[in-house]
Amino acid sequence: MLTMDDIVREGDPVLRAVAELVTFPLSDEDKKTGQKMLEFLINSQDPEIAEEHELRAGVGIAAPQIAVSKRLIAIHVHDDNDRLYSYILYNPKIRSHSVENACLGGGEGCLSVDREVPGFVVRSARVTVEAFDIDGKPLKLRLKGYPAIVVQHEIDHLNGIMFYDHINKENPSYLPPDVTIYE
Ligand code: UDB
Ligand code: ZN
Repeated sequence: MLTMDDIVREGDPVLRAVAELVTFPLSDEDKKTGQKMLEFLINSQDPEIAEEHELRAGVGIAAPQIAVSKRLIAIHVHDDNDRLYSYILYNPKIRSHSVENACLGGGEGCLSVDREVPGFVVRSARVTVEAFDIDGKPLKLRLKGYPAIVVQHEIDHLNGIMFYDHINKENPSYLPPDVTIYE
């Protein structure tokens, strides 16, 4: 199983690289990588397993965070209605996004960042994501709320972008007009 020791931390160039597309049919290795990433999230949200292995409760992870510079992510996150969004996504792409923006009121963190970075990370409130599943079947997800924030954070990792790149340098608490804040 993956543990925090497998998570690459900021400063490693793999987090700043643009990850490579995966090719289909998926290799067994690419399938296993995706499964291990999702398993990590599930384990990290299990209080007993998390405590035993000192895992931070993760809701999303991108392959570059385990030093694999390929375009795959996993998410395991509940929305406000407690609906579970649990996916391994290969070559995910934001097909369209809302004009409306949103951000987390408490800012963001990252499994690869061992410090607090205060400030608002403004993202799209809703996104339509196209991707392929582990069987190579195309998927289309329409996400809003917390799951939409998570998937944008993870796809950023595939493009070498960290959450704090989005924070206003002069004033981290600056919020443009008309941004919905999730508490
Ligand atoms: C996370 N977890 O996994 F509101 F049930 C963060 C960490 C960095 C704090 C572990 C998280 O936000 N958990 C969470 C929050 C809730 C309710 C709940 C669990 N990530 C994923 C990451 O670093 N991926 O690369 C950071 C998130 C910040 C915004 C979206 C992803
Ligand atoms: Zn992250």
